[in-house]
Amino acid sequence: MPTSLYSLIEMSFPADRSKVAIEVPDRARGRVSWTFAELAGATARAASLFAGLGLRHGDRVAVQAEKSPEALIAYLACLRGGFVFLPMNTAYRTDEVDYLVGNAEPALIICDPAREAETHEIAARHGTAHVLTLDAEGFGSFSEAAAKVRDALPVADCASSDLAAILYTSGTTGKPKGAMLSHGNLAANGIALRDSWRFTEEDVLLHALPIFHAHGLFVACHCALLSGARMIWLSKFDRAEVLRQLPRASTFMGVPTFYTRLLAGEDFNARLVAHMRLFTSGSAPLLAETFEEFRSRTGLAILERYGMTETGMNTSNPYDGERRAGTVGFPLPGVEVRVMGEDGRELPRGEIGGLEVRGPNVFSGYWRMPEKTAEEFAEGGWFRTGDVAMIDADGYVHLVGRAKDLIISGGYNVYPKEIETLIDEMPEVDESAIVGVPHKDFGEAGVAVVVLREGSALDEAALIARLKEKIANYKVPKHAFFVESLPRNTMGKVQKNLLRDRYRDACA
Ligand code: MLC
Ligand code: AMP
Repeated sequence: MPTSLYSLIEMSFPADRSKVAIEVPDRARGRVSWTFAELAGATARAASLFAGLGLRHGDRVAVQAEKSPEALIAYLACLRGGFVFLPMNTAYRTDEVDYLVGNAEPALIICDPAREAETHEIAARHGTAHVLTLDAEGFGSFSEAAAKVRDALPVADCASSDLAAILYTSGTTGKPKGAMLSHGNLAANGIALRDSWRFTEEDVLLHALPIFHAHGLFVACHCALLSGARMIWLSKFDRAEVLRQLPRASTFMGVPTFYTRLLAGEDFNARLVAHMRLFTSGSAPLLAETFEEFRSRTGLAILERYGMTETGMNTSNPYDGERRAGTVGFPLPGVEVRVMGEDGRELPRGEIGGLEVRGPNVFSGYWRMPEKTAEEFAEGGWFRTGDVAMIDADGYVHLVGRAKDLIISGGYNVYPKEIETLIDEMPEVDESAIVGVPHKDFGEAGVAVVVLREGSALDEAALIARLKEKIANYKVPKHAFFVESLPRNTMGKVQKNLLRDRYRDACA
């Protein structure tokens, strides 16, 4: 088996490369489909373009662009050429992008034309030599330059330990950390998912997830690309468009919000999805009531799985066999999981503790943060997920909580510390706490509880408006409450559980 993920992907293409690999039904002006041959050709040209700019093996290519097949081609070109792909959420504001670029030092940034000027400034600040553009319809200097490339360089020799991508994920404290994922990590996980979920070239995956995170980029794309299946790409989740395209698909992947939104109207029903082979859910807990409602409406059981940026997917409910609501199933092939007590001993089934994972899917560490990496691994290569879990008598893994202070909102992670730091820097503010509360659409959302300095005035709208200038919209708390003081325990620690109870109906 080749060690380059790109070679493995091309090997998995159908024998008939004139089959459609990817189509984009919701485009106004841009190109709407690519065969496997065309995808391979475009990838080869893009990889040669990067090499022609002087990029060397291991150089980073940062991309902050709307979802498009051309952005996927930039990813595949990195795999092909031995460069390291660094996707950035399109919602990130200037300060967030500046931090990532400063940390990862990419040789090239591909950005939306609307953000070209500010991206050039960021690039200049951090010594990035090249900036190219790419818009939602696939136009921009990246596509123009790649189209002119004539000679395709051979696929780069990549060892399985060579870096394929860096995905940034924040921490309970401190700044975002770059999770380093190798060709071997991504290949092992892609194959495990493809085989467990029975993807073949007969499949058509309706792809409505963003492609700057592990779910949309790795889980979804690798299942399709490693089986030669076709993808129907939507630029984003749009309920009406998903309903229009579902009759042509066989599989669909989503975060729980996709499913609650689909179930919100009676036009999502058994007749519409009777032909569907598989619906999967992940990135956030799927409520048992959503699972049950989906089943009673359609007769189908959503397959829930569990993963992380650092590890790819770890566990999955079975393809054959019972899919249990409220559980994330069994370890995937090659993946080991264990539940640990506070005393550092492995706990027996039925007991609750910290979940650790080990396997070929687990990343090699955080970019340029060896100490942080060492902290997160236990002896023997076990990665501490920060999730609190229990394995039941039948072997199903239940996630029962999180040791990390993290809010998952509509499938996006929000780290309270990052937002609290920004609020605390406001001159009117004495201190603040961000807590996650139930949200009717996003499952969970953050609200801010703020103590003002004596004599200062600040209202909810002003606080929210200021945050929106600094951070991606999804991180901005949905409400702010102003209080005299924060509840603390005898150790002086803010009692977030009390605040969560007090404000639990704020977004319901
Ligand atoms: C949008 N908003 C959100 C939000 N998404 N707020 C909180 N949480 C979210 N997830 C904001 C918008 O900016 C807007 O703010 C307001 O909420 C209403 O937005 P909307 O129009 O309703 O949102 P929409 O554009 O439809 O996006 C919602 C969504 C999107 C669910 C389609 O969030 C999404 O695609 N989520 C998927 C995330 C994902 O792929 N995660 C995988 C991570 S990988 P305002 O102020 O402008 O009104 C991972 C590993 C694993 O976790 O296991 O998979
Ligand atoms: P991320 O850092 O975006 O990769 O988020 C990973 C976290 O998402 C995990 O550590 C879990 O807390 C959470 N997560 C992923 N899948 C699920 C799931 N199916 N159920 C509950 N939580 C999940």
